[in-house]
Amino acid sequence: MKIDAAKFVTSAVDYSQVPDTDLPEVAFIGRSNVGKSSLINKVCNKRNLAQASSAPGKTRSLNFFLINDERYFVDLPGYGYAIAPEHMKSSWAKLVETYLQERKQLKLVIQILDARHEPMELDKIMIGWLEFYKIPYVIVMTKADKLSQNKMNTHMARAKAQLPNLKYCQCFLPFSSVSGQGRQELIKVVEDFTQPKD
Ligand SMILES: Nc1nc2c(ncn2[C@@H]2O[C@H](COP(=O)(O)OP(=O)(O)OP(=O)(O)O)[C@@H](O)[C@H]2O)c(=O)[nH]1
Ligand SMILES: [Mg+2]
Repeated sequence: MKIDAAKFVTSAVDYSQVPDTDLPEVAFIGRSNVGKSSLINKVCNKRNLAQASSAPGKTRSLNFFLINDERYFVDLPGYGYAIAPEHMKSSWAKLVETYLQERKQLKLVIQILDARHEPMELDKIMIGWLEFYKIPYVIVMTKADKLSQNKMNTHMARAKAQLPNLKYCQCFLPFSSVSGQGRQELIKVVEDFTQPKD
């Protein structure tokens, strides 16, 4: 798949606001500041499509992007933003869990981890939700440019060992929004899981 067109369509702060479409959808999720928006920008080759920021907690809504007029990418709000007040944390959980539970056209989740760190408690909880709702997902280890190849291999093996229940996990992919490493591989899995209906 060559991504020729990618455009922002809408934001939803409540599940009632998600767009009414039946195009296949891929959602991107991970801790706040892990690099979700940067990854979407890199995959689409558009610098400012999804906002990227060094201030954590920037993406607070579900942001829908239409890709080649045939599938949606959804940038989910990051979890674990320490300074968020309690009521925001629970509205986050409600929005994301409702989305995962209800969204029939959701075909694949890109679960993003920081390649430098071990999976954290919230990452494990998130992966637990994906397993519970039986949603196929890919674990992408981003910021690969900050690690040597050797370290990346060790960290990937460590993450696999610490995430024992990976029934719906399709693969682990190293990725870098700086170098573009992993971009083609990621596009390939996305394509495989979102073939438009004839
Ligand atoms: N070196 C390096 N830095 C990255 C990479 N991906 C993201 N960053 C940096 O990490 C910071 C956070 O990136 P974002 O893409 O805004 O992260 P996010 O997950 O969308 O963050 P929230 O929307 O706040 O949850 C920014 O300063 C990015 O420039 C990467 O692959 N390599
Ligand atoms: Mg973001």
